[in-house]
Amino acid sequence: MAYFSDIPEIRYEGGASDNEFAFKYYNPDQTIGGKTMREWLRFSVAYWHTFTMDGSDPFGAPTMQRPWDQYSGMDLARARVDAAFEFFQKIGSDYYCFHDVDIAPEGNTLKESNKNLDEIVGLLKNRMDDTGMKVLWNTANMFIHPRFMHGAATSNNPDVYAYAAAKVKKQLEIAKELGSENYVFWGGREGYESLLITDMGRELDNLASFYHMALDYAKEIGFDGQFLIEPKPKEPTKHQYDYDTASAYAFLQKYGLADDFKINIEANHATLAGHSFEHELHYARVNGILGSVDANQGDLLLGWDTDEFPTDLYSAVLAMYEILKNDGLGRGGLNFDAKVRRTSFEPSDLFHGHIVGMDTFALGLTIAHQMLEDRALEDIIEKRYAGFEEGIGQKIASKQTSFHELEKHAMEATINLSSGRNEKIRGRINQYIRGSVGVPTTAE
Ligand code: XLS
Ligand code: CA
Ligand code: CA
Repeated sequence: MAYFSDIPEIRYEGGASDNEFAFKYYNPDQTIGGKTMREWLRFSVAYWHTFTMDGSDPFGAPTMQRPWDQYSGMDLARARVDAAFEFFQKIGSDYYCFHDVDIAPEGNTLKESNKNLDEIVGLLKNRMDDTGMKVLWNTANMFIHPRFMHGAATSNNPDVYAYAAAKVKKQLEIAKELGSENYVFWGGREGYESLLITDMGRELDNLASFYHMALDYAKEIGFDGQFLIEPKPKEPTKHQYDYDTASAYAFLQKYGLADDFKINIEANHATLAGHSFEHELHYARVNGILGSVDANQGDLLLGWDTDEFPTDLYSAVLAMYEILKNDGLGRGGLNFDAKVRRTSFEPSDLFHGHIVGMDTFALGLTIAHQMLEDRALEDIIEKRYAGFEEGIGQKIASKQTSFHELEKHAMEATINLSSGRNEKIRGRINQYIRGSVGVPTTAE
């Protein structure tokens, strides 16, 4: 059955197109810096926001019109597979991501849940073989069910811990079966509501053991995808242990996990943590742990995770700048962990959300690539730190000095500071965004 019969395949038409069902900037086969846009961007559709979300919020009932919602239970799960593959083919994404509960309903027992999963995974596999679609990552949902109220791998209850392990075990088997590029851990309940009842040291030890067992099992079954941790500071818990990239990295290093994990950075989680998106990407890049990206944006006027489709061009330019400097995302990609607004309730809005998201990042890629070609920031940064290339600066950089020598230097030297020229640089970036400087490589 077709669910989007009135929507055409979305194709590239260029920036002047007024066809609402066409890409204005995302031209998948256009080459930029030695790779196609498709290869750089590796777009992925999030199964949950696109095929399962109903538009309800804490104050209001569902609003979304989803023709497949005429079904329920396993029939609904089967119908969603049809809707998903029709959508993937029309939007032209190469990847998708899912939680276990997005693709198949939980049964009354773990056994029954696994049986439901097996059937749907079989359907997904057939469709993937037919279409060439791939899984960017899958994950186990360990935050919705009441059993996880105290946490999953950080629960105070060992039976819950075991249940969580069984869920992840099953997801790793599915990851192997479907050839997932990555496996994600997002710890929505791995944190605390009240420190007064929390043994944080024990919870973190248990969490680390959980990850080690997951790695062991992946090895045992021959799953070779990249493991990712997705940081978020809070929501639904008051405090989540994987607060941001830096705290996740400290945890990974402490527990000997740093070589086996990278980070999945979500833009909205970055801003909830009080960072910019580009800060999180930059931190991960310079530490060699940039794994994948959940491409969305938050609303800075709201204090929660709004998961909007990314439309902020400035932010996309700075994000793509980091991703280009990282030479791409390797096995990662840009997953639209984004949902249409509650008032954008028609099926066609799912296309508008993805079209604007893909165009925003394609434009970000084009502009950031041009800035890098021109060394628009590189030369400024190089000049700013030039002092470390000679004299005492060079000695500091090569660790060949001491407080004695530095004190002597300080007694004799005159300090000459230079301006950071922040406003001038911002103006320059505007010129790139406007296309007034640099060789125009925009896909128009
Ligand atoms: C929630 C998270 C979640 C993860 C996967 O805020 O973004 O959707 O990406 O569990
Ligand atoms: Ca996410
Ligand atoms: Ca989110």
